[in-house]
Amino acid sequence: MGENLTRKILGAHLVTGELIAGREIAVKIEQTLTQDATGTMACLQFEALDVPRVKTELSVSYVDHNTLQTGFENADDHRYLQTVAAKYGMYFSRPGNGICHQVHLERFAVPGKTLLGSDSHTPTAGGCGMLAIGAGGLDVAVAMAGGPFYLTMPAVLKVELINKLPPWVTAKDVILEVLRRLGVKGGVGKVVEYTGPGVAGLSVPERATITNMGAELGATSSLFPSDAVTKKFLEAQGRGEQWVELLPAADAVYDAALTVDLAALEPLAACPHSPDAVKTVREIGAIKVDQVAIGSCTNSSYADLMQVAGILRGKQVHEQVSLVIAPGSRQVLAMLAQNGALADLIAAGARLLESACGPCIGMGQAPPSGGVSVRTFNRNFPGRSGTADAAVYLVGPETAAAAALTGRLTDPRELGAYKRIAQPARFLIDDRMIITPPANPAAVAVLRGPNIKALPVNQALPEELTAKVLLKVGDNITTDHILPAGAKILPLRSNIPAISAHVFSAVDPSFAARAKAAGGGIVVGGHNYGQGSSREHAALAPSYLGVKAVLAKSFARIHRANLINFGILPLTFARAADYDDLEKDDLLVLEALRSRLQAEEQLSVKNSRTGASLAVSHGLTPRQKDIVLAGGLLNYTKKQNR
Ligand code: MIC
Ligand code: SF4
Repeated sequence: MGENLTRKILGAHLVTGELIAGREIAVKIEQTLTQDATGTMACLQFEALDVPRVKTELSVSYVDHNTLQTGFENADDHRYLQTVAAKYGMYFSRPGNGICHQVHLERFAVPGKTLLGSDSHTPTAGGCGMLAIGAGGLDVAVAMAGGPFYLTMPAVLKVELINKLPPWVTAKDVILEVLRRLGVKGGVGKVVEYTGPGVAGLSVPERATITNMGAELGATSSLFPSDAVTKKFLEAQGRGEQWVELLPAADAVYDAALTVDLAALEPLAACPHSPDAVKTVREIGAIKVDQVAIGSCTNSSYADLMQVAGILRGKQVHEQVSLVIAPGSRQVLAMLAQNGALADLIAAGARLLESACGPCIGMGQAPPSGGVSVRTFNRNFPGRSGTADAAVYLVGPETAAAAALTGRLTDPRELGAYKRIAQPARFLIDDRMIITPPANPAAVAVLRGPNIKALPVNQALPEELTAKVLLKVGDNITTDHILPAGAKILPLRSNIPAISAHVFSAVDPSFAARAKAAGGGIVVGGHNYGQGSSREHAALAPSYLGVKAVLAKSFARIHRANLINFGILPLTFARAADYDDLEKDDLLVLEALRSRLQAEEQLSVKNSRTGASLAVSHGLTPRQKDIVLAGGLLNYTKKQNR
């Protein structure tokens, strides 16, 4: 029986392990991507690894998240990133050049190669047949230094697409439908591979919208084949020679399968406050809308924005709606400027933002109090928009444009005749905002601003751990809960002591002070703890505050890896019901922790309040165990190199 595409690519890159779902494997990484919000840390970590130049085929450092410069911090970070890139051989995509995933798809993604990115939406490049995975910055730093990437061999879920999308129904509706069926935990431990006759009808940017939001399923990655459509896209990007055909075997085997009938879909929206709270736009009804935001790495391609411009042409944005648009890349923006679509957007009353993440990560454009914001983005976690009581709905660009005109959530099918936007024969290619690293880096001085603080050094795991439960939270806690982003906190990403004051600030503002006063502690969580972003700050900052373990029902993949990388023990309850018996402030004792871990003995946690002992598991591979014992991946790697 034949191999699916995921296994073909993983097999071709396998460094250690076997392709058996659930086992640890290591794969060779050919390309890396970092963005500024995670990239300063990744670069500081790369510097700490003492390697003179990146060893990948291609590493690109993007600036797209922290582009709002309300103080010196972000500008200093940009300068640091630019100089580090030059010194160590990374390409540098300047602020204004676009969102990392959109630009990477346009200019760098190559079918069949591997990409590791310090951002959870790195699988966007899967739309181009690339196996692209999101990870914490430290894992990416290790890959830049030539190390393989360790992951749990995923199961492969086949999503068979049949028939064609009806007018006004888009790629966003496809992934919202998959989210509706599988939920935000549905992809954990899996690669979602798209196949079937419906694939041929989707352009590469449409495929990328789908693979992008696979992150919201918790999937390790999402992947489309590389076919004639991929070839046409790469040719239009002037990169036709990088195309290779990549298809699953005709009799490929999968671990699970589901079918999506594209013809049966209708416009969908994810309701507050989760990307899987999906309903049809019709079902939600004509609720009043205060803000419409179009952009983000999910939906800001040339075709997306041309569609929006076509809908708005000659019309006026509703007087009660603020419409903001952030084109995904400078390529998209320049093409809209050249063909006049930008003038249509401006004439209709759109507020133009630069090509960057912007409102998606709470960098401005917070909605009004209690307001409704309709966004083409991928996440609507509570508070992420910058307004705690705002209601954010996630939709496709057509639905967003319809709401901008009517002031109400509107099914775009009410707009009349539909015109599909064709891919241009050639995109506008101008890479001058991407700086090539100099051949001789010796002369480059790395510039650090005063906000860039040295990496904290963690201690090895202690033999005995007695620690308080600092916080008990429920299911599906996101990294936006653990460490929020937004215009106030993001500028502190290079300063762990300062950013750690904001750990869990939206959940319990006293957390950081209590953790410090107690000299650290333990966090108790429910299922899917740490879903969402790849930000390792959500592990690094708690580690800085002395958090030694998180005891949860289950973890999201990237966050669990980040906890291990920063020396925090990810423990799961052997009996999920034991979760109910724990309370905040309980004093927990883990006796002979190091020795038991080393001797592979069952760990148990004694609750001093009740006297009860709970069995817990760690599920660590031998390598992960050594990393936690050493106090994190940096300590471990340094020890290995010694
Ligand atoms: C996000 O969408 O949450 C981010 C900001 O892009 C993050 C990375 C970060 O926190 O810097 C992600 O998705 O990994
Ligand atoms: Fe940027 Fe938003 Fe995409 Fe994250 S999800 S990379 S913040 S546009």
